[in-house]
Amino acid sequence: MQDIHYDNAKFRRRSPLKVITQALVTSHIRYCCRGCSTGNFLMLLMILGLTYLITHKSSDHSASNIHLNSAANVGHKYVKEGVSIIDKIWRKPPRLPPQLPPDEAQIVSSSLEEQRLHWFSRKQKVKEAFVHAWSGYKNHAMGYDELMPLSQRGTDGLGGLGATIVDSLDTAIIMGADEIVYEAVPWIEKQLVERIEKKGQVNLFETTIRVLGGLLSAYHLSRGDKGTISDSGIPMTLKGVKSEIFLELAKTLADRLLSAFASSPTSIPFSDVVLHDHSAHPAPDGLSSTAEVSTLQLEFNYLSEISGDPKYRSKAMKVLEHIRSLPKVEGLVPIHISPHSGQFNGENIRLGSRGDSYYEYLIKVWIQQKNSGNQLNYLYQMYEEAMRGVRHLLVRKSIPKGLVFVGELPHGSNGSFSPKMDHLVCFLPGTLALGATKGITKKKAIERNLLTPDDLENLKLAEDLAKTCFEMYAITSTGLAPEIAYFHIEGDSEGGLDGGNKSSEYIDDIIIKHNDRHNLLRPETVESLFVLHRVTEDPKYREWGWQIFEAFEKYTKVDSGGYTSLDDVTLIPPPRRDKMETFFLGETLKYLYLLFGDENVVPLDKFVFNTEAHPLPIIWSKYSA
Ligand code: DMJ
Repeated sequence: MQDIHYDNAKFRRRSPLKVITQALVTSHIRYCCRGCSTGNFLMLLMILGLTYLITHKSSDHSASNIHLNSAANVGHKYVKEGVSIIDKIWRKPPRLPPQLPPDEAQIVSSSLEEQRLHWFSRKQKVKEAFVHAWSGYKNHAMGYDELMPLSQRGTDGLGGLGATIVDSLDTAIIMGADEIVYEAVPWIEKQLVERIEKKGQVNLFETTIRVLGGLLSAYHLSRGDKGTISDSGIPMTLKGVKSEIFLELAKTLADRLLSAFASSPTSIPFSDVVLHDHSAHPAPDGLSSTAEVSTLQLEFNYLSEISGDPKYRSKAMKVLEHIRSLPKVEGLVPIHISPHSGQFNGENIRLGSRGDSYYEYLIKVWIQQKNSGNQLNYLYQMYEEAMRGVRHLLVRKSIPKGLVFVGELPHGSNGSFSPKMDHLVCFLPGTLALGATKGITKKKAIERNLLTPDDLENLKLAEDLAKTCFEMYAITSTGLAPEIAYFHIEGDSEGGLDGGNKSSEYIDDIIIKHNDRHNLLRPETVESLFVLHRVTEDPKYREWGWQIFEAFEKYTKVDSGGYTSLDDVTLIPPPRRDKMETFFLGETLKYLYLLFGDENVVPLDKFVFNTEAHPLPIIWSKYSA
């Protein structure tokens, strides 16, 4: 095929007659031979030779044409065999793209294969960790929300819906941990409906992202060839799992959760729901978290899509439509909102707890709907404006080494800046990278000329922040991040300790306060490493993820099953906390597994992950091709 690309004036084939004529009239030859008898003799010899070659070759010229015709199919063959001898003498050979000699090409492909196997074996280690986490839960806490791995019992911190089971199910499906799927599904089929009907108070947000999100993702991923499962790239071996049950349970649960909207006098839902009597009420201080009320839409939208009932979408989207109309500070919003007045409460602006996933869902809901025919461009604009606000008002660099971080404005834009960054903020690098390329690689986005100046700035910020999040792990003695870090900045020296890893070059940049030294097995950093690796294809993100995974293995694994949260990441051995959060199975291990795996498994241009790492398919309009 290559030669076709060289069919330009420079390399066009010429007739033999033209070749001779051109030779005779070439001024260079005329100049050399003028008045020189030896030259005339040589000239005569050349003409005779050329004439012989033409007559000799003309007999097989048609064969040469056959080669030519087939050249389009055989590529190199045309260059090697399909040219006449004259052409070989006269033409410069076409410049082919550089090619590795066969032995070097083999070395490259075998080292690629070695790389694949290397990461495959690391991915398997994550699967083993998941099996270990699940076995602790199953043996000591089956049916409870969470495992307390040290005391080997269960606890219901989320209202008693068996949250670990539902949060873990799609991770088990993605990893091909079929034995775990076959333990989780019967429990869900037999127990969950009764729990939903009889249990008491649950938090609207936590129940939506963990339980509803888990059911919806399991519904999609278990549908086999009936759905768009082939898009997920997961080899499906499950037999006998009835996906419809997940949809039925999702509806039953969401119908009760809707009472949070129905009970509120505004479009902002109350924070808590009582499942058994369909009632709802606000939090004790009367306020809802901004992140909580704006992190329901991916789930409710998808439920409307698959159930055919628009009520879920309609209620959830009214929240974002309402927030659209509220005043903001360069796109940034306070972390509390009143369901009674519908107005923001206070001025505290941060991307950590209570603020985080508001920004995440602006772009993700837009991505989920961008091909659906629904016009949600206002969400994209809100996201873009907010990220400009983040870059302008919240991003600073630490001293002495210049780590880029996102701080807080506890008293609004007129108050002082706080160099505090929750580990929760580490979702942001992934969200920024996703928002910039919309799930395709940076390379493709650049080739297709898709990146705006804002996208490029967001991508750069994403890479800088991902490094900072990784360094929040690397500066501690255990290699695990604290819940909250403070950054040393010019003119502001927060009191606190360093992380304990004296060999880190960033040890003086990051300060850890006594009350913030715990680690809850949170996912945000590995989530961002996963997205950034998919987008940039830079292997360093995998290496960082592996380092973090090894630290989890070393310091949080409990021999009798499960993994535990830590009280202090700066001490060796670290004091332990006796809790395995559901998101360790639902998010942390899932993102690590996907980080080390193939990019066609749950691709980011076909799926959008809810804030609890449950992948939901991007919705396509029935009318689009
Ligand atoms: C998860 O439940 C979700 O990721 C949520 O958005 C934030 N907190 C936890 C994990 O840290």
